[in-house]
Amino acid sequence: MAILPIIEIPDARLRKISEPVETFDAELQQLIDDMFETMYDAPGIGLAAIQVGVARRVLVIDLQEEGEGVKNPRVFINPEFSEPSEEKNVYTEGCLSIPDQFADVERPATIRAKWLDRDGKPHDEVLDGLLATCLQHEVDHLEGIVFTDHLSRMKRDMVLKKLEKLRRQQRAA
Ligand code: GNR
Ligand code: NI
Repeated sequence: MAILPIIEIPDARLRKISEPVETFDAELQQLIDDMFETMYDAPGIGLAAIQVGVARRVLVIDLQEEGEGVKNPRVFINPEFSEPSEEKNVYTEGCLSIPDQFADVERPATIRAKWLDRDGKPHDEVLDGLLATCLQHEVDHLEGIVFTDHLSRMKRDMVLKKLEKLRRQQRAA
């Protein structure tokens, strides 16, 4: 197991489109284990492989709050959506690749998702709540999209300026 470095905007790799997984080999199992360790360490509730520089359609999610004890690790490989609800949810999102910045993002409240788990077994479920929101955030990463892309230009510029300021302060410290 290893904690992998998380890449941050404006790293061009975050704009790459990730490739489907075709073989469920030991290398994939290692990547999944390392992604969980990296996500729990950050800490975050989700992580896409491209955030650790691997352009594969692999996501890990655990909505459990830090310190809550019971872990609920979920793996989503080659995920696909259909049937987005008309109803929307607004959630204040953050991203490990855009550190310490948060903004409200509106997304469909429920979606039907199909994916493979770490053994390659298919799943097909209608998801809602934070899991639906988080999975949509993660699938965006597979398409080279980050949450600030969903904001108005004014809000996006505000978030990016705050991030620049934070980085300047961190460099000075
Ligand atoms: O840790 C994370 N929290 C979060 C909060 C609201 C909506 C989405 C997320 S995902 C994020 C981790 C991350 O960057 N995943 O790509
Ligand atoms: Ni993210």
